[in-house]
Amino acid sequence: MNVPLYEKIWMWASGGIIVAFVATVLVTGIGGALQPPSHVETIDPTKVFTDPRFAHPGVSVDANGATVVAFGMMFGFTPGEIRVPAGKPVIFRMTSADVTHGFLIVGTNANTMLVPGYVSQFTTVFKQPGEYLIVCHEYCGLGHHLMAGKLIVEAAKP
Ligand SMILES: [Cu+2]
Repeated sequence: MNVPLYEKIWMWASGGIIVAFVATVLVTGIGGALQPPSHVETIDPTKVFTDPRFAHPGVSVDANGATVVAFGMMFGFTPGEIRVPAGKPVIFRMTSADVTHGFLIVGTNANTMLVPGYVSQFTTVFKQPGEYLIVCHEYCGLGHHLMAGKLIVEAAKP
């Protein structure tokens, strides 16, 4: 079979693009530990404040790491300042009390959507102590650009 040169080039280029896309998914998923949120857990968004899972937002720290319970709401995160230990697994459990918000800790792989009606959960480790900016990256209304928080990663105490 005689395949013209240009057709060969396009076939190889198409194959190369497919390989690049699959490699991107594998590198970010396995290498960068970026995964879509698991745990399909539902919640009534009108009852976030009284639901026992979110009635006391905050951070609880134990020997194994920390658990952050937080929610997003126009136009802020509760709690607005989160303190976690460095180098230990931190479990984030979050939801939204109104519309869809985003939760991104800039410079880390912590990134999820806060969808009303659902609980988003993920675990990550912050290796570098310091202050990180938390932003909402899903347009949620007129005050969207003001929706920010702070994460403080504290070095392990000697
Ligand atoms: Cu928002």
